[in-house]
Amino acid sequence: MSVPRHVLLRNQEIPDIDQFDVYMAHGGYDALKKALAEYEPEALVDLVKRSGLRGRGGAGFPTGVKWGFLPKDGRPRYLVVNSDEAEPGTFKDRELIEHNPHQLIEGMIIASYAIGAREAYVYVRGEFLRGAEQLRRAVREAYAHGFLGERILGSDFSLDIHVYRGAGAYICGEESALLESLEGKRGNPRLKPPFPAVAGLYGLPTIVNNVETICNVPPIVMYGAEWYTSMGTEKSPGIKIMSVSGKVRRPGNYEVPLATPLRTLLEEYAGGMLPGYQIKAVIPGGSSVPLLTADQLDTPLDYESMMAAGTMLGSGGCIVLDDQTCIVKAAARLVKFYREESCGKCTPCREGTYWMTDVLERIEAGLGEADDLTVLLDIADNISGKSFCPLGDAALGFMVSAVKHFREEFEAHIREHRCPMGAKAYDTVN
Ligand code: L3W
Ligand code: SF4
Repeated sequence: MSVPRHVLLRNQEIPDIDQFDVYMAHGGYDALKKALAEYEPEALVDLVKRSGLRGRGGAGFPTGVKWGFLPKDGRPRYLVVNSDEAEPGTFKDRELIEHNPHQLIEGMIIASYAIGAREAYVYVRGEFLRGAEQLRRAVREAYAHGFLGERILGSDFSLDIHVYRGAGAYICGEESALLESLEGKRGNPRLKPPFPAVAGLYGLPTIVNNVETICNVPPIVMYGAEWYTSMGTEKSPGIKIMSVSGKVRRPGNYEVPLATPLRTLLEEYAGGMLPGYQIKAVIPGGSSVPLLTADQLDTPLDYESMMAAGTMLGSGGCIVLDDQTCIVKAAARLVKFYREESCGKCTPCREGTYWMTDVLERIEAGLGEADDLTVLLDIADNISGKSFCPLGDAALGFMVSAVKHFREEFEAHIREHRCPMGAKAYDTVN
């Protein structure tokens, strides 16, 4: 069986694949038919385990292993797809739901069959109105053609899918806050453990997976675990969508085999830098992770190599910072984002993001004081590992790495009482 050039982003080569008829004309729901005809649910969980697929929301947790955590106690369980994509620099799930919604719905039906869910939810970021509308239409079409509802395709398996729009809070991408929000409450994170697989939506076992993760399921069913493991590395197999932004010639989403060098992504896929710009640094995994410097561009894009290089693959949001970008301004802007999005539940994050923003904006404005970097890193140290949920640490990743690698630029702001990059820094970062 020949594998298409694009697997997850087939919308980039097949016009109108968001339309039901076009999706069907290109093998739509064949994977669902195959899954129901050829696999018992446990065998599907085993297939996904063997494929080595890892969560694409940021943490990279093995998907089949997570599915295997569900207690076998006969209680109802849920599948919840996390489409609350709000990480600065990450815009892949948005393309997936807006331009190929049936792919996600098909993956959700197969995943629900595998884990024994009778109800599934997609939690869509509040701002993604078009994505939610596309998904709702796709769900209606799937019901109309017997892919959803009672006794799907004549089998014993029945499923309902609900599309739920959030209200525009980044914290609701954290899985337990998402579940609170889905239950109609304020989106505050819950204490873990228990993990959602044990006590999730309405206290029942729940699998929370990212959109891209679930979109990998139909092709794994169609082409097999061995096909998936033939790409990438032993621990990071398969394909990953990378969202590239910044002063490159062709910003956008690119589907690459894991372990593709970062340089290849930037130069061959994204077309290299625009004339007049050089790479200063790259944030490879969304705004929550430490930066890579220009001499680390040969790092392979896989979970382990990124970790070894001092950062994370995260959600694959690759932000290219160019040589005309003020690193202090960039750090101030990103930390401010986390300050705005902190839910306020725990003190280190609520107060720490406030004070870090204050100090960074002071330095950027030329009002920094001699011990400001010491203060900044001290605040960061009091957030790191001491916050209730991952957002606290996420607020630090880039900022701490920026001070580590570009300390002289911070010191120059303080020493010269101005931005050494000049006014252009404002233009490029804002
Ligand atoms: C059962 C265990 N499940 C780990 C699950 C856990 C989570 C995944 C990764 O958290 C957070 C997450 C995102 N029994 C388990 C278990 N799990 N041990 O595996 O967990 P972990 O602990 O490896 O990673 P982590 O870095 O501590 C990741 C949240 O970050 N996040 C992500 C946002 C994603 C989107 C999106 O997909 N659109 O916005 C941002 O805060 O939700 O809570 O599922 O339960 N022993
Ligand atoms: Fe809320 Fe931040 Fe604490 Fe998470 S770390 S619970 S977002 S205050």
